Amino acid sequence: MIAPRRRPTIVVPCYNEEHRIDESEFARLSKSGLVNLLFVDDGSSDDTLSILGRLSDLSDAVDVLPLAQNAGKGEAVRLGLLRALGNGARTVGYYDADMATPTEELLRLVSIINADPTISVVLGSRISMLGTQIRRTPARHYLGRLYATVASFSLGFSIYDTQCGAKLFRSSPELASALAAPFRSNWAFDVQLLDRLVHGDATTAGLPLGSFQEVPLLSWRDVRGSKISARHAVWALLDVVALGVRRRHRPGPRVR
Ligand SMILES: Nc1nc2c(ncn2[C@@H]2O[C@H](COP(=O)(O)OP(=O)(O)OP(=O)(O)O)[C@@H](O)[C@H]2O)c(=O)[nH]1
Ligand SMILES: [Mg+2]
Repeated sequence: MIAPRRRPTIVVPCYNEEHRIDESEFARLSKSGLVNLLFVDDGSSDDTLSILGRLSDLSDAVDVLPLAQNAGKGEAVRLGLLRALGNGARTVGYYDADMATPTEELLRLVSIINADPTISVVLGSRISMLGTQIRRTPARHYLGRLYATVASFSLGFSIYDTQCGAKLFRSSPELASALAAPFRSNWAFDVQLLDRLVHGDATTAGLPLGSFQEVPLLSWRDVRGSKISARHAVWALLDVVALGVRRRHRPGPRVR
């Protein structure tokens, strides 16, 4: 059990999740005493907001940020992270409402960032290898590999998985700066956030790459009901290419 004010705040973006959200598992997570949960209702038109209301009635560790209109996952996450940092959280993160990453794995990521103050970012990584149970359809796996390869070129450093929905960040001026402006792309926002954190901007030099840690997940599963279409995937890929082109034409610090 961690004192409430020292717990990481995990932002959970939710858009029309009434059929996918596992209320009892989120209730269990909120009672773990290890994290605070901040659900961002992204202008849902179904019953999501009342489910989130019930969860926040159950536990002081749960808060809800309702957005009046659908803003897209990237903006919902950004606003949630800013709210969490504004409330004084020293570590923040985000986590998909479909629980494709099991809660035990989320808590393992939390224990890794809690244990080592030199780590500023922990990224869940879906690597299918012996000893892990990463259940993804072949199409999604190969699309993910293509995406991560293009993202590595665009970012200028190697990363295995930019799109896993479980990521943690230690509070820092670099993080505040990276979240200050909306992302250009709502589906490639994870890549843009990493770009801002590593390469910095006019006010910060960026975080050292050595303070980022990708952690291979022991289990992950594709959850039915994803709202990402093939068209979204193509746009996201083009957004990542555009990000790389912009980065190459931008003066600024090199990766350390
Ligand atoms: N699709 C969608 N999801 C949103 C939006 N705003 C917030 N989200 C949340 O983003 C998270 C991921 O949504 P999914 O549709 O599962 O997409 P994904 O997990 O990124 O992609 P998959 O690997 O295809 O499952 C969920 O928690 C959604 O509720 C939005 O405008 N559209
Ligand atoms: Mg999903």
